[in-house]
Amino acid sequence: MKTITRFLSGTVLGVGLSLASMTQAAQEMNLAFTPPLNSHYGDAGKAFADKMEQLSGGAFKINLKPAGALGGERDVVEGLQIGSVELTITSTGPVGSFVPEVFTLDFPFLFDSYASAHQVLDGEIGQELLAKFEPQGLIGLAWAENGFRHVTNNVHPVEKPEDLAGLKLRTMENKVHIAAFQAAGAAPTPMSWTEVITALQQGTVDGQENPVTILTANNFWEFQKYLTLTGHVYSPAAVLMSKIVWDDLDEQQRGWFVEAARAAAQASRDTVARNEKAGVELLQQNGMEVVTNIDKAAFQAAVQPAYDKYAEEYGASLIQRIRDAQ
Ligand code: EAX
Repeated sequence: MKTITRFLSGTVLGVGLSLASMTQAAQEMNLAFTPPLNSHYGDAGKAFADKMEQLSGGAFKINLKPAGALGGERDVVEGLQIGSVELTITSTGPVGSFVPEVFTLDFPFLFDSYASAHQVLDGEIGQELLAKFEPQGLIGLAWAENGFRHVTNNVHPVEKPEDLAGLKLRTMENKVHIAAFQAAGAAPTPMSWTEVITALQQGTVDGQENPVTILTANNFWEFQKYLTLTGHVYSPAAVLMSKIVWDDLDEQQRGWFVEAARAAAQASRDTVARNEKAGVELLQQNGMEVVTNIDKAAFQAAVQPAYDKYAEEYGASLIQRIRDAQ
């Protein structure tokens, strides 16, 4: 009789535990980004959430917060530092203000191609830079991708650097980019992405610069006439976690988040690769005039003063290492 009682009580206990674990509330985390859900960041966010669901068996639930729902990129990174936001995928634009070494990644004409950018970011240099985040209360999980940035405006086609003269161009809150467009004769206006479309629609600024996938994800043909494929900066995106959140995780859980971030990074790169050419055609089909073959050397010469101004401050040796690693 005892045996059957023990068996039944064990079974009841077992069922109870499994029910408890099944019903244990998932730990929910927000993952914020500024582009729409239908974008390379959205695809990255979905890949992150799916991988976490798979690895954690539902113990962690990632809630995507697209389109600047939790604020601009700088605001969200500040949110990670105080733990009000758990995760973000952010362009490096404003990140240099938190981790100065990251400014080196935003130097114009530093990366030769997508492949060489991936090689650097996934190699020793990229991993070294991710490790620089922790002292700032941020955990650099992986390098995702925003893409090569191009200039759009509403005034006239930009075919040579001189055509930038006087254009009020929105830039990210990034002192290297501001210096680059100042050197080229434009009137750079730094602002958070969340204000850009309104500023373009109202004519507060004449233009801006962003990768093709940002332009297509936001239907840029509705408020910008000209696109010039300058490719003047390769813009990485960083997958970051709040250190406050990270410190509460065990080793296995931390491994899950790193693996999910790498899946997100790959998803963003896959979307950019798919969209780069098709995206230009879509922008043209919807009425944008696209300047394709420009003299890149002329644009590079025009922004050289930004290098001269900031290379020493942000690591001429690291810039040289990045060049040598491509
Ligand atoms: O991260 O601010 C920008 O122009 C960024 O490229 C955009 O928010 C995607």
